[in-house]
Amino acid sequence: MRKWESEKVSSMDLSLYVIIDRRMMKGSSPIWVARKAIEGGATAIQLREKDMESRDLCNLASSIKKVAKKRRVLFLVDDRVDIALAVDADGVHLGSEDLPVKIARKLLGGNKIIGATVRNLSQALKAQREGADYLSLGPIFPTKTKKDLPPPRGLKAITRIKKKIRTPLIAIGGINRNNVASVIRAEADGAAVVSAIGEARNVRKATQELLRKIRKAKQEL
Ligand code: TZP
Ligand code: MG
Repeated sequence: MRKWESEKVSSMDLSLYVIIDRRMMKGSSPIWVARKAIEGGATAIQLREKDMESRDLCNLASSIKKVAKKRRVLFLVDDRVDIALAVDADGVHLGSEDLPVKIARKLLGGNKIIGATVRNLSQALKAQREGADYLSLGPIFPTKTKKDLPPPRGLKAITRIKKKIRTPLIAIGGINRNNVASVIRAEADGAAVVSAIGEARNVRKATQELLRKIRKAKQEL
């Protein structure tokens, strides 16, 4: 076992990883969406806010953390190691322009989860070497949520990369109720979604439906 591999990491459930991003929510409040997603069965919540003052972000993170903790749902903060520490989140998610995994690990210690965005096998192997606890591969399908992305990688990339790594891998990008089962069948450990939940008319029901499809696809593997 790696020295930082805590019980938190070995028991983490990344099946349905919901990313809370105010910009995608058409006016709904992020805490409301997070609460409904948690009620609907999200297994992990990530707070991703690119342009919020630190004070506001800290308050929002603290509120979501309370709801997540009550339901024993993982709570991760995108990019901001300081905010994750301040609210005692379960961990952080790091993109390629965020702090390197190794440095975040020094700051966070062994008991926090660190996730890393990867676009291909070599990035996946590097993040794994540096001690990432899970990897997020994408975009798998076309998405309008994030600009300046490389072309969609497709389902085959999931299967190909999964065979060569031992770190849990979640798929991201354009995942919705129609294709969520396919990423699980391609051997992703979970699906990460922004708009499929943030833009849903009924967040709780949309979350329940995604989770049901994920669980069914896992059972059939
Ligand atoms: N990284 C790769 S695709 C993506 C991110 C953050 C956005 C995913 O958003 P959606 O709405 O689930 O396609
Ligand atoms: Mg980032």
